[in-house]
Amino acid sequence: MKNLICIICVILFSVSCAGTNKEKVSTETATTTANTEEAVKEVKNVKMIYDTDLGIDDAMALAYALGSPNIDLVGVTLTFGNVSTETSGRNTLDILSLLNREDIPVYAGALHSYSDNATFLPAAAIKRIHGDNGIGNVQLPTSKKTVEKQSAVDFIIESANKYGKDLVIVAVGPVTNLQDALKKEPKLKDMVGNIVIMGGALTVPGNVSEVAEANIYADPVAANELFTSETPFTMVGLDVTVRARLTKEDTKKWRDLGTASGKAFADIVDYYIGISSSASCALHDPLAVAVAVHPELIETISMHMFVGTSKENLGRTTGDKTKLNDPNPNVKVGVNLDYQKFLADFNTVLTELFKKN
Ligand SMILES: [Ca+2]
Repeated sequence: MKNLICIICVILFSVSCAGTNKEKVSTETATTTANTEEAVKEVKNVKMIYDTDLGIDDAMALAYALGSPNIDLVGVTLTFGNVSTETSGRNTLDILSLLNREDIPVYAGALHSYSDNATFLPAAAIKRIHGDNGIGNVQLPTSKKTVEKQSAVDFIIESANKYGKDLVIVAVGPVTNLQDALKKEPKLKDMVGNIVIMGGALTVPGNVSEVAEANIYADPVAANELFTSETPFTMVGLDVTVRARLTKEDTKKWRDLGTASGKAFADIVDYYIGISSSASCALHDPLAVAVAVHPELIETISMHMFVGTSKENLGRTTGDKTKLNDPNPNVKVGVNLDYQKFLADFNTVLTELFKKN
């Protein structure tokens, strides 16, 4: 069965690449920090909503969004996945406090997937990866702030009305909140500037099963609704995120800054690296934030896709062979990454942010 799945995947991938939808990005982009900074200046500022199940890579992505000069983070919306939605809120508020950005509002979203009725609580396997508290068992000072009264869905729709094409939604957990918002306001898909999700795996195996990536697996029904809709979005999946990796040499630079945030983030991420078998960790969610403002970091192919909802294919993201010649595919799938350029920007932004906090 594994061989059959691989063969189908390769065929779909090859057919998609052979079509006219392949989008080339410049391979001549320089990889030096200086040129990265130059490129950053050219990017238009964006308003961003960050939808998160705040675990460890989510925490780094939040810091990256806060520190990036081209991102105006207008709000954080909460979902489940690495942690419960409630814990995602606790961690988000505490990290915003740690980084002196308690001005940013936080909104509670879905408590569970479309397939469940009960509040999501993380299983032991997830707690092993992100720690019992979702941030590597590191105890941060408790923020006195609380989540807003308005719901995540209403905040997303209100922001789309307010900012229009200047708004980018970056969803780095299950897409439940995003799909809830798209169903409540169907025009949302054309109102915003861009939607980027971290999730899925097209050309590589999954990370919770042979075929499924964790975010998609956590709510495959909502994901299938999104993937098979006409909503345009960019999929930043394992195909690209596992190529961008951080080591304890990198986190030591944060620790050596001697600041509260530098030490806390070094402790949190060292936990994450510690449970990895490769002495490094993938920057899944930070890459999705980066792509929202620097789409040139990845090479994409445009496809119609669907998400497996049967038992053996649960959460699998793959091409829809019935629509291979459709001229308007809605998903841009990242399949290649300028990881050196991304890592240079990521490390510069986080070091500058941790220096000040
Ligand atoms: Ca996440």
